Formats: sequence, C-alpha cells, structure tokens
Amino acid sequence: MPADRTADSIRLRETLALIAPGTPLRDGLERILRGRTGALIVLGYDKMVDGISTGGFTLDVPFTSTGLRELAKMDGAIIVDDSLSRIVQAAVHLMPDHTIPSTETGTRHRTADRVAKQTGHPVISVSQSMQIIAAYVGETRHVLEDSGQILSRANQALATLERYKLRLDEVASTLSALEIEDLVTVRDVAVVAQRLEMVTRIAREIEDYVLELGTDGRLLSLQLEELITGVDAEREMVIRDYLPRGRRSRSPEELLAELEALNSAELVDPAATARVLGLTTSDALDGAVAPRGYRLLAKVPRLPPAVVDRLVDHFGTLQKLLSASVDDLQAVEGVGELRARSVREGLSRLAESTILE
Ligand code: 3AT
Ligand code: 3AT
Ligand code: MN
Repeated sequence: MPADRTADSIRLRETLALIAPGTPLRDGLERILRGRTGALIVLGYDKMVDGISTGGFTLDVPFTSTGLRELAKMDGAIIVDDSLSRIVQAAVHLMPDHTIPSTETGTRHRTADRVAKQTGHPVISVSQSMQIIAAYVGETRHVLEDSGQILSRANQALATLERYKLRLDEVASTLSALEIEDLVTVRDVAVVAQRLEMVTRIAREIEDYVLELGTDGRLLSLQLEELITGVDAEREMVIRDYLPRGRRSRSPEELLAELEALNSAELVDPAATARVLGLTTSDALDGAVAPRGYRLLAKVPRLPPAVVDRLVDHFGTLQKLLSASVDDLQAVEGVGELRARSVREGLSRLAESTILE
C-alpha cells in the first residue's frame, strides 16, 4: 500500500481500520471464510443504496459477527449502517448502474466494484471460489492478507527504519557540534532535513501496516513508537532554526509540505533539499548558515516552549545565546535567576558534551 495521503487512500485506510483483526467485522468475515459461503457486504445505508436494492429482507438488528456469518449463508448482499452497529438488510439483490466500467469477473465482484464506485460506500466481498476477502473503496480494490504476511513486510520496513534512524542520529549530533562551533554549512542542514524526511516516510509506511494489522500489530506499534519519538518535533525545530526571513518567506508547515512532496530521486540530492528549505547561498552547499537555537534549547531540561520562543526572539542566534551571561538571560521575560542559571548550565553542558568527530 503506498504511503500517499490522497482522499481515496485516506478512505481506504479508514476502511482497513474497520476490518482489521480484532474488530467484530473482521471476526465475522473470518467466520464466513471458514464456513466457505462467500459474502457481499455494503458498509453504509442511504437513499442511493436503497435505490439500487431489490428483494431481500429488512432486519434492522444489532450487528454481531455471528449474525453476519448466518446471514451470509443466504444469496445476495448484506447491508449494514455507516457506524457498523446495525445490520439493515440481508439477501438483497443489488442492481448498480451497469454502465459503470468494471474489470472484475464474476457477478459478485463486478457488483461489489460498481456499488463502491456508484454509492461511495466501502463494499467488502468474500469470495467463495477463491477464499479471499477484498475491500472496494472508490476506485481501489484491496485484497486482505493474513497478518503473518503483512508482519513479515512490516518487519523488513522496521529494520530499514532502524538503519535510517541510526544514520539520522549521527548526522543530527554532527549538526549539534557544528552549531556550537559556528561552522554549519547549508549541506549539513540539508543532510539532516533529508534524513528526518526519510525516517518519517518509512515510519508512515509502517503506520499503515499497524493500522491494517489491528490487534495483531500491537508489538509493531510499540517498536515504531520507540524509534520515532521526538522525530516530528525535531523536524519542525530544524526548519525553524534555519527558516529564511523575508517578505516572501514561507511558514514551517509549508516547508514541511514541500519536503514531503519531493520524490525519492530529489530527496537523495542535498541541493534539492536545500532549495526547498530556502537555503540558497552564493557558495551553494558550502555556504555558511547559523541556527536560531530552537533545536539545541529543546535539549535543555525543563524549559517550557514559550520561554524557548522568547529566548530565541530576544537573542536571535544560537551563538548569541551561547555567549549570554546569566544576567543577559534574565533580561528575557519569564526568565528569573534560577531559570537563567539552568539555561546557562544546560547550554554549557551541551557545548562540552558535543565533540566534533
Ligand atoms: P441456485 O438455485 O442457487 O442455483 P439462485 O437463484 O439462488 O440459484 P444465486 O444467487 O445463487 O442464484 O446465483 C448463482 C449464480 O448464478 C451466480 C452467477 O454465476 C449466476 N447469475 C446470477 N445472476 C446472474 C446474472 N444476472 N447474469 C449472469 N449470471 C448470473
Ligand atoms: P465467488 O468468487 O464465486 O464468490 P463471483 O464474483 O464469481 O464470486 P458469482 O457469480 O459466483 O460471483 O456469484 C456468487 C454469489 O454472489 C451469488 C450471489 O449470492 C452473490 N451476488 C452476485 N451478484 C449479486 C448482486 N447483484 N446482488 C447481490 N448478490 C449478488
Ligand atoms: Mn463464482
């Protein structure tokens, strides 16, 4: 499943969450699969669905997985309401617009495809002859895989994420050291932004697996969380540290969106990343740049974000912050003597602990 975020893919993700292992609907689908009866289930009921339904029985009973399985023994489709809390009708013959193109074969699957396209509601099919469950959402068809298969792919992605994260940690700590020495070039920033984006992309892919795995993805979800804690915050701070000032400058959110829009070939090119970040100097990638200090101040313990903002507003650059005395720091609103000392000590400790390799 691609990790893009178009309207169709968002709806597919929502549907996959509804039919993930551990949900009553998935339990019902597994029962139907084991019972080898097949099914056609429309997830939503409105005038449009009613208009293409003929025959069948109106039930309006609470949704249960066992009820779903029993009703699937009859021919025809089952219709449940949008919230999946009630089974509205069963044994319904659906007559969607036959001019809607469908490449599916078999009456059940052609019907599922067309009803999904025509009504906008997700449709689930359980194939009797092929023993597979498929979700039709808008123009897309997604065949459910068993958790073992998904997990093996997810674990490969997790191993990649681990490697990416190690590399990110390396380049980020190099950047910290260069920032303290005031030796940062455009390339150093671009490389960190690029690595942050790569980590974010693979993490999103794993999030999709977690979603599809439902209760079978709990361990995966914990492992993912552990690896990416703080990455989102770091991404934003790097951007804010080096955000170009000026009349036509863009917001951190806009820059992040542009980074996300880079294709994978552009992403591996530091020059392309630097261009998105607005870091264009006369020396290209080797030009010197200076951080404001958001990212390093975030490493000082117990410093509220509002105070970080005021410190950066007041001093303007990390270098000025590093050379500020306790008295200088106290000139900032919300910084008393105690906090000034802790900022001073925190920054000194950072300066001592980051060593250029
Ligand atoms: P049986 O008594 O089960 O044979 P039925 O009326 O219960 O007949 P089903 O819904 O079980 O019918 O459908 C059985 C097959 O009939 C499924 C499909 O291959 C074929 N079929 C049903 N409707 C059509 C149709 N409109 N066009 C082509 N084939 C159809
Ligand atoms: P299988 O893979 O065999 O389960 P299929 O796409 O080959 O699916 P069939 O023609 O064998 O489909 O039909 C199987 C059943 O699907 C028959 C009926 O219970 C249901 N079905 C088919 N078309 C409709 C429809 N228009 N409305 C409701 N149920 C339908
Ligand atoms: Mn068939």
